[in-house]
Amino acid sequence: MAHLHRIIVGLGTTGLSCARYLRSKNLPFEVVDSRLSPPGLAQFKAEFAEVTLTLGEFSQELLSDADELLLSPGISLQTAAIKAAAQAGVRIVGDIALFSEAQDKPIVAVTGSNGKSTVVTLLAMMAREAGLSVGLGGNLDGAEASPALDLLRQAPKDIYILELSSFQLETTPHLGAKAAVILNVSDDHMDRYANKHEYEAAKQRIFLGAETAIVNKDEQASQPWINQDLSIARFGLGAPSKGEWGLVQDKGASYLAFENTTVLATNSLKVAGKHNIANALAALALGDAIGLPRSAMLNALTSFSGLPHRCQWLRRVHGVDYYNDSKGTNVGASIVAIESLGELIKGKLILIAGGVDKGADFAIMAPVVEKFVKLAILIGRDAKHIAAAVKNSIDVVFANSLQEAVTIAAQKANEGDAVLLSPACASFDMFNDFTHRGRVFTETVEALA
Ligand code: UMA
Ligand code: ADP
Repeated sequence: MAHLHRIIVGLGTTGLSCARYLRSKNLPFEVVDSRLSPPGLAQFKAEFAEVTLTLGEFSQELLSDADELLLSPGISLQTAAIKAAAQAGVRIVGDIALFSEAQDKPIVAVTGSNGKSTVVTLLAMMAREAGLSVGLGGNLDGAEASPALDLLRQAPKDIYILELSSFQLETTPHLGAKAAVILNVSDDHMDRYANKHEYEAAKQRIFLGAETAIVNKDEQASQPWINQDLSIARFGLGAPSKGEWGLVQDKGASYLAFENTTVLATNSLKVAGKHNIANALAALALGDAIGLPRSAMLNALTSFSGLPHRCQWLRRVHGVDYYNDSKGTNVGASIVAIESLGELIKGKLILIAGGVDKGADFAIMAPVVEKFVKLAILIGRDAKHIAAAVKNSIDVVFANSLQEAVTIAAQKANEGDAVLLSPACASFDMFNDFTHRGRVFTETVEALA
């Protein structure tokens, strides 16, 4: 039988994982990347010396001649050569489509603008505590993370827990998840979508073929649009109704609860903020949907102390706490970080923000900034856009580097204040990625006298 003419488009983490997967199945492929020296190049050449690789501007002719393109998430379906290939009838899918076609174990899928990594990590801890073997990956970054297809190179797992971006969902025709959730939607990636509806529509694809949809009652955008045979389970920060997870208040304390049964005081969680309570409830609802025992879920919840680069406390210097929220890469995430830390501290926040704004509207940050922040120190390409939105209510200064921003913050902070790096922007104007940005911040804070 003749093989399909497959082209992997993009040679980053995803492209490499697709190449390894296709080779493991003895399927032929070639690779293109629009960059002259893509990040996976050296690794690719070492592993796939014989495979045809074309670098530089995409050739419309080459792509339109293929049977199938395996598109990396960083490349838009609107790219001219990709659009032309689609119009020429070429099938365009991504790594997650391949993953779901290749294996039949249950998949739990989590998307949303914020909280994805926290929820999938928590759920994986819960499932492992319950004795299941877990494959954890997808969009998730970090030490334990793996692109989805690389998980299939390990021994088969009982369950796969995937963090999925809207980009990955756009190229997944049918996921067939056992349980799926859109945690929330706030503005992000507006440089890739024509409007918010288009961004939400991409996220809605997570429910295609799903068994159970987990719905966040506090987020309109969490509700499935599709009208299929889908069982629904709900959670929210209010009091739970029948079949729901929520919060119950009793004698001045707040408890995570299923229906009217309280299961854990919220002050037993090691992570702070309402958003982390929402994340815990989401993980509990997902855990229920895949039949995890409650005791295992609670053990995991009480031991989880949060992920690095997410509102991570670093140090106290001269009575000033320093927090690294480098993963605050959009406005919604930074609002949540400012609110939850602002409520926690005695003094005021000094906010370090800025970078690449991805077309965001910073005006919605102004009220929370005005309430909790005394000074914004702005860095990066789109610093001026943030300044325009907040300069009427608080002091603003610009810094040329993150190190300089930390120096200014240390000079201006009084005892009881806190310094928060929560950029509300992507990092790639000054750093490789948000982990690099978080590391530079951490090292600079550690070096403060
Ligand atoms: N690019 C080109 N030309 C190409 C291919 C890529 O210019 O031919 C550029 C893209 O425009 C983009 C960058 O290269 O700016 C990276 O794109 P990629 O598709 O090569 O990325 P990968 O290395 O494969 O990493 C992707 C996810 N990155 C993106 O979606 C941008 C990683 O999520 C994910 O961990 C990895 O797949 C494995 O699944 C990172 C991310 O930032 C953490 N995700 C975004 C987010 O969370 O907001 C969606
Ligand atoms: P994601 O993987 O979706 O980027 P993370 O779990 O890594 O989400 O959290 C990134 C940042 O988003 C956190 O540092 C925090 O500022 C914010 N955040 C986390 N959970 C939520 C939530 N449920 N709602 C809103 N913001 C959140």
